[in-house]
Amino acid sequence: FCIGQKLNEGKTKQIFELVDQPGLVLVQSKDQITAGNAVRKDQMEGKAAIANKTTSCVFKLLQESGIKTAFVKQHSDTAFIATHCEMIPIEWVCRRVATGSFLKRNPGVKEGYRFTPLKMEMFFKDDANNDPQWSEEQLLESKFCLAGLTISQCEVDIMNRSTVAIFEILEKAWATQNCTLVDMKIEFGVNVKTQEIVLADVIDNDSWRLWPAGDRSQQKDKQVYRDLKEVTPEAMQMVKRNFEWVSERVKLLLEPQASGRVVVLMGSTSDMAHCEKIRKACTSYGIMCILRVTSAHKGPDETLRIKAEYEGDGVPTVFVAVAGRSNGLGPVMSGNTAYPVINCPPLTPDWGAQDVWSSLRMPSGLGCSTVLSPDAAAQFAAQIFGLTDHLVWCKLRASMLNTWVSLKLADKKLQACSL
Ligand SMILES: Nc1ncnc2c1ncn2[C@@H]1O[C@H](COP(=O)(O)OP(=O)(O)OP(=O)(O)O)[C@@H](O)[C@H]1O
Ligand SMILES: *[C@@H]1O[C@H](CO)[C@@H](O)[C@H](O)[C@H]1NC(C)=O
Ligand SMILES: *[C@@H]1O[C@H](CO)[C@@H](O)[C@H](O)[C@H]1NC(C)=O
Ligand SMILES: *[C@@H]1O[C@H](CO)[C@@H](O)[C@H](O)[C@H]1NC(C)=O
Ligand SMILES: CC(=O)N[C@H]1CO[C@H](CO)[C@@H](O)[C@@H]1O
Ligand SMILES: [Mg+2]
Repeated sequence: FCIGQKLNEGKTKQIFELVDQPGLVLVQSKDQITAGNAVRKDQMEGKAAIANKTTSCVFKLLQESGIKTAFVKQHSDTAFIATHCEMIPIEWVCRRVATGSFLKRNPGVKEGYRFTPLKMEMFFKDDANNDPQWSEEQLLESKFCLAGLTISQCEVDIMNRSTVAIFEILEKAWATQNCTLVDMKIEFGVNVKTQEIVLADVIDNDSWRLWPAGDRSQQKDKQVYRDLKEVTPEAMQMVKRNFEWVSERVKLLLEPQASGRVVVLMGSTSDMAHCEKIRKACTSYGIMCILRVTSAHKGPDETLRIKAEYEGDGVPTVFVAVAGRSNGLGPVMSGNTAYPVINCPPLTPDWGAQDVWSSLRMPSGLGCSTVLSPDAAAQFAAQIFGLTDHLVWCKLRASMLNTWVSLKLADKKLQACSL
């Protein structure tokens, strides 16, 4: 592609149009351009590379989870391609632990106070007035219109909910590195082509506070820089080392912590279509899914042998039993394994109401569950793995947000039509 004219420029970034790629822009970090002498340039490049890694890993994690973001792909060490947005001039701040400016604005609250649910705040981006805190009413009354979209209650609610989901996803990911995400600030834009609200701008060293093992004294974010009593070369080295620590760890946020698998056992291949739906849904969560044919009525020895195969290699497994008519498969599995078993019987209209009881009424000592829809059975298996695998949990969390947003938008559309 070919870089077109400059659309916008701020303190740290330039935004360029992309010729022949309408709807996309190039977001170029200014670090390299402003660098004067060679020593300074070297220092800047180091920083830019760290910021590059942080932003691209964080956006990749969010994107793969299913969060709508403006990020498209990395272009170079200091630039990425993004969807062209008109930015909503609000900084959304989300806090888990009270610290920093919150303590000044809320005297009496001690540092370390934990917000459950998360505390949301918003600030109007207005350099001249030091980014004043705003209420929801102030935002509604300013009636911003961006890319043809008026920011009304629906849009405010979507941004508020999205900020919470994004925080929870990053919090869960950092927890795998024994790091507490203390607070975070983000911005949203309106995609000029689709009029969708998406997470935009960047998430970098300046966007959050991280405390390793919840310990403020070991904080690894820009606060170290703010707290420096004197800017000595040694101190600057320490700041840089902290950013490097973060940029090394940030890659690990994309690594699975534990990978499990789903084994679908079907009584006969006539249930294949039903089982393929389960496999497809598992794959969408990034969970490996294996299909096997076995009947607990006609070949119980084989059923137990297959069970032993998956118990024997130490990979955490959830079994899904798909058996029509009388479901012997799920209960036999459940009575003979410590792994979770989900019954997902393919019910038919004629006998379904009677057949389902073979999956529901169990002898004592059996803990299998029954989930009728194949998608929902896969979702339940994902929720089990999500307890230990943050990548799966993040996909479930984003999907919950996206469902909530679609309902909100469907209602908005219906109200607009009936006016
Ligand atoms: N995907 C995008 N599409 C269009 N504009 C964007 C996109 N991402 C960021 N921008 C805008 O690019 C401009 C330059 O960014 P920069 O961060 O350098 O600004 P800044 O000087 O920090 O000002 P601000 O206080 O608005 O962040 C900002 O107005 C920012 O909102
Ligand atoms: C910038 O990020 C991209 C994508 O993650 C990576 O390939 C590239 O090496 C990074 N550049 C530097 C200097 O780290
Ligand atoms: C975000 O939503 C919560 C819950 O509905 C609400 O209490 C809070 O005031 C909202 N925050 C902002 C900044 O709009
Ligand atoms: C996190 O802490 C636990 C318990 O202290 C430790 O076993 C584990 O290795 C740590 N993980 C990382 C990534 O530091
Ligand atoms: C202290 C420090 O180096 N902070 C940097 C964080 O990243 C922004 C740009 O993304 C730089 O402008 C800051 O200098
Ligand atoms: Mg900015």
